[in-house]
Amino acid sequence: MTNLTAAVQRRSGAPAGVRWAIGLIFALAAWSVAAQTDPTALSLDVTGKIGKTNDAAHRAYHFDEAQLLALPAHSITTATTWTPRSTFTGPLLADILKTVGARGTQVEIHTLDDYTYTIPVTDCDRYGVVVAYNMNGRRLKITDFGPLFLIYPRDAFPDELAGASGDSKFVWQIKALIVK
Ligand SMILES: Nc1nc2c(c(=O)[nH]1)N[C@H]1C(S)=C(S)[C@@H](COP(=O)(O)O)O[C@H]1N2
Ligand SMILES: [Mo]
Repeated sequence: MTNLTAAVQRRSGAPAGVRWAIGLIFALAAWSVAAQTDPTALSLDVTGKIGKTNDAAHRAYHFDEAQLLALPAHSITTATTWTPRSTFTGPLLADILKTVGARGTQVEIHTLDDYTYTIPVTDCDRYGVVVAYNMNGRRLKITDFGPLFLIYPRDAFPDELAGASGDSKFVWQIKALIVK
């Protein structure tokens, strides 16, 4: 043992073996916290007709929470059939499609509750569609339309977006997009 380690050991009082064991326990605790995936964390998988992938084996572009939050945030203030007039915030669907180099004309949306709906890419330009993670500044919970909710400016286009046909575009619990 070097003079230095002996000095450290005398100072801390505990034998080296005990200190090593305590260190190991802390390291394991930190590792187990980090290894658990947070079910409420944002994520989105995009596949289909895309020009860029970050998961080449699955020909997919996978957005994790940090990547979704890094996209410019846009807001739409509107009522929906299920929510009073509120401000919804998240990236533009257009920016998501741009990031993955989307080449298709349709986007098939898949959800955690296995609802599927297809919208035309032209909706992006016409309505500035937002993939919202926030409602009035708070994260959308899975039980409350989260983690991602497709929002159209319904109040600004009542003739086109209010009513049953418009409602089907408001897809919640989004987990994946397939560009067609
Ligand atoms: N995730 C998810 N979003 C969804 C649905 C759904 O079942 N799951 N239904 C869609 C359809 S077809 C319509 S008309 C509206 C209506 O939903 P509700 O009548 O079940 O409230 O939500 C749309 N968004
Ligand atoms: Mo519907």
